[in-house]
This record gives sequence, structure tokens and C-alpha cells, in this order.
Amino acid sequence: MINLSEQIIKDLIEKGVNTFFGVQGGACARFIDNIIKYKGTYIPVLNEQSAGFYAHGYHLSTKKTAGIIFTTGPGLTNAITGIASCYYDRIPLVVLTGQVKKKLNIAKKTKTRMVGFQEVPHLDLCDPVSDLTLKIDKSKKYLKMRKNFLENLSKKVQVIEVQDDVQREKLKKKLKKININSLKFEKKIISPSILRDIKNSKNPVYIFGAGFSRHKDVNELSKITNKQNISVALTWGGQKAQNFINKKNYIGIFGSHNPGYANEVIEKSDLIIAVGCSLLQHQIGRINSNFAKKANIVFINNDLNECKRAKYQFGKRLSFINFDAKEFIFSIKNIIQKKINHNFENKTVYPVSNLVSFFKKIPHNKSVIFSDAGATLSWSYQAANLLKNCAPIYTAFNLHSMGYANCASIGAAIQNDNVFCVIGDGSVPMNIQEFAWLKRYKVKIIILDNQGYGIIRQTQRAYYSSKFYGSDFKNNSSKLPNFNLKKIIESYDIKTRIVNKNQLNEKIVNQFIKSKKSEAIIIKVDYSAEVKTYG
Ligand SMILES: Cc1ncc(C[n+]2csc(CCOP(=O)(O)OP(=O)(O)O)c2C)c(N)n1
Ligand SMILES: [Mg+2]
Repeated sequence: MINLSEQIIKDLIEKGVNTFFGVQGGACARFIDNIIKYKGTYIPVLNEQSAGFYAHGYHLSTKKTAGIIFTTGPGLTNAITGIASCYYDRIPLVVLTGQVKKKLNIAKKTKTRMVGFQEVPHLDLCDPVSDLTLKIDKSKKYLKMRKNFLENLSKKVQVIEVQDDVQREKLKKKLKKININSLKFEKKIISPSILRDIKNSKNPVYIFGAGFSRHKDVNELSKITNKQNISVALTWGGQKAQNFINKKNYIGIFGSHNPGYANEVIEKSDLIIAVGCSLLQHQIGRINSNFAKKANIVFINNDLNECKRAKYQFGKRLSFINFDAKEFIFSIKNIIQKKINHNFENKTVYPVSNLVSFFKKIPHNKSVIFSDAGATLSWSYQAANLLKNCAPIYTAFNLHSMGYANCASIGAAIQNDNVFCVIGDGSVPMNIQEFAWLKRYKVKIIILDNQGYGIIRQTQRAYYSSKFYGSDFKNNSSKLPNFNLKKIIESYDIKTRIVNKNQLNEKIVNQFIKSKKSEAIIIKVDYSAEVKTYG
């Protein structure tokens, strides 16, 4: 008879969760042994934080769920940021963590801090950043929730903690395979008054977010909306849909960090139809009433709580429909607006132009780009907004964590040879250790070096009388420590080249993109270059 840890891994691998990221330790070694035994892939990352980022990138690029594995105590505490990055972006994930054995897992009971070695209340820490947490203190408990757990593998962030001695418990009988029921849509209808508003609107704008672009039927949905003559703007999370949307309707990427034509059209619109996006502050700016001032909003989201939250924030002018993107688009399939004419042209501004020179050469239909944080991230989406077709750019959209992109790139590169990573010089040190894996997976890295935290200095210029504390290498009161980026990266045996902004030419770009090996290019950007914003 097999033991519980073996059963859990067997179940996961049978259901297609066959790739795991983690760091070894006494309380999780048994899980890892079983992954190899059942022919799964175990990738030992070098800091637990990055495991969740790897899983995030892996899912965005493959649509598959990954597992991440940690030992008790610091293993799990280090992992929280990565888990949170998945939770906030609705990236499904399985987290497996060990726990000290039952007899020693009693700190809660004794109201003390720690009894077993590295005994930490993992699930309490994970609870706010996951959909489901489960403590397994006897194997029966797993058997009871097994079906529900396996059915949610492609939907939820699930954290399972198994005590060390329970991992070893032998199961009494052979378990049956579980068949996963696929979700059936119930037939829902939209209220006639909302339909009337959509029909009567003079200049409606669709805003498509990740709930549209990551929908498994995005191609089919785009074919419908392409015929409707309704202008389409995308959020950062929706940018991937660029490759499906008809250029006649497309007005670009919108948002407070993406000045351009899309914002202008939205400002004049009388009806915003927001499909699968949040309309949170990082998209619409600080003041809700300033967003699309003249428009009513129809908000479509499959999460009822998101719908209620949006209603609370926008009040009377918003009505919500608790539908999935597909249910909604199919319900308004036959609505067609009058022809629209767009003059979609956004201007290139420095240093966005540096990224445009790369993005326009990156094959858009087979590559993925990961971008990181700060000004570098905004410039990445501004560059995508200047191109008709740009490869999908992904990031830790909602958590916005520095040190994400170089990890997520590797998660994606496991099944894709065309992965590009854009990251700022300030964020590289956050997870520099994972550069060792970049090399192995041939990821190409574009680093924008503006001598520190450019976006923070932009804020300090606006609100802190240009006192650049902790954000550059020269402020006398508090500066970042110096290090040689090129030398560090070269120590991982990655060819690294420094280019000044006026040296960047087509030959360098082509050589970089076509290279069969991992390479890094550090582009020197002006210290005071800012992100142009809107509104
Ligand atoms: C883990 C984490 N810590 C702090 C922040 C706050 N923060 C956002 S961007 C940024 C600076 C990023 O610097 P860099 O990567 O060089 O990008 P730049 O703005 O210079 O382009 C900081 C400190 C964050 N987003 N994530
Ligand atoms: Mg920087």
C-alpha cells in the first residue's frame, strides 16, 4: 500500500499537474521523492519567493497549473509573495508544505510561539492570499476532500499542509481515480434595459481585461466582437488580445500609465462595457469620477464580489452583469453599432522607443515577454501600444512585485524557446540568484538601467521635493549600495552587453533576438527619464 504523500503526488500528476517548483527541506523531501518516482518535473529554485513567480509565468504561457513545494518555517514564510502574486491574478496553483509531526505541532494548543523545530502556522499566513487552505493531520482528511481539491486544480490557489508523520501514513486501500466534472453554463439573460443602453449608445467602448484575453475561447469571442463595430481598448492584463482583435475596432491600451489614443476615445465615450477587468486604481487613476466622465459603465465579471465592489466604487452610473466573458459576448452577439473611424496613432517617446526596437522584431505569435515593475513596466506596455501586433506581455499584474519577471520567464521557458524578460536595474537584485536558471533555459534579458529606482524618483520629484532617499546611488543621506550588474550576470556565464541609448541599432537587436543562447543586454537610460501618464 502506498503512503499519503505518494497518493497526493500521484493524484496531481494524473490530473496534469506535473511540474513543481520548490526548495528542499526535511519536511517536504518525501513529496519531492515521489514527484521523481511518478515522472513529474521538479525544478529546484534558489529562493522560495521565486517559486510562485515561476508558477505564475508557467501558467500564463502554458495554461497549466503548477505545484510549489516548501518545507516548514522559513520555506513557507519566504514563499508568501510568490503565492500572493498568483492569488491576486487568479492564477491557479497548488502549494504543498510539510509540517512538524503531530506530537510537536502543538504551539496553538499550548498558546506558545513554537514547539516543533521550525513550527510555523503556515495556513494562517496563507489564508488571506489563497482560495482554500487545508491542514492534513490524518490521511482520512485528504480522502474526504480529495474530489473537491482535484476538481479545483485549474481554478483555485489551494494550500495543503501535511504533518510529517501523516505524510508517511499508509493508506488502507487503493483509491479510485476521480473524474473531474466540467463546468456547465446555466442559461442566463441580461436585463432588457442594459441591452437597450448598449443598442442606443452613440459611442460605446469595450474594455477587455485578463478575463477576456485569458479566456480559453478568446479567439472565438474576438471573431464575434470584431464584427460589431464597437471600439476596443485593452488593459495591461488584456494586452494579449491585441493579436485577435480586428485593427479597425482597436484603439489601444488604456490606463493612467498609458497615455494615448485609447484614453481620448474613452473620455468621449457615453458607454463603457468593461469585460473581465477590474477598473481598479492602477487602471483608471485615483479618482473614479474622473474616469470616462461622460459614460455609464456596464461591468461584466464572473466574480460576484468584484461586481459588487465595482458598484460600490462607481455608484449609480455602473450596472453589473455577473457573467463570464463568453456568456456575455454570446448574449450580445447580434448587437452591431454604426461604423466607426479611428485614427489610431500614438507617438513614440524616449525611452519607450528603446523597447519598441526590440518588441517589433520579436515574433509576436510564438514569443512571450515578461516585464517586471516600476517605470520599466509602464514603458513596456507603452511600447506594446505603439505596435499593431506585439507578443503578449505578462507581469504580476496586481501585486506588481519587483524580481518577478526573471523568475516567471523561466516558468514559461520550460515549454517555450522564445521567452524575453524586461526588467529594471533596481529589480534585478531582488531575485538575482535565479539568473542561474535563465542561462539553462535560454531566456533573453533586456535590462533598463536608469541608475536605481526610476519610478520612485518620479514620485519623489512630484511629492517629496526631489529628495531621492533610497532610490539612487548618489544621494548622500541614503543611497543604494553599488554593485556591478554586468559582472554579476556574467558570473552566471550569460553573455552581457552594455549599450548606450544612441548605440542601439537594428544589427544589435537582431543578433540579440536570434541568438540561441541566453543573453543579457543592459540599456543605459537617462537618470531622469519619466513615465508619461494620463489624466
Ligand atoms: C518587492 C517590491 N518591493 C518594493 C516595491 C516598490 N517599487 C516599485 S517599483 C520600484 C523601483 C523599481 O526599480 P527598477 O526595477 O530599476 O525600475 P525603474 O522604475 O527604474 O524602471 C520599487 C522600489 C515593489 N513593487 N516590489
Ligand atoms: Mg531602474
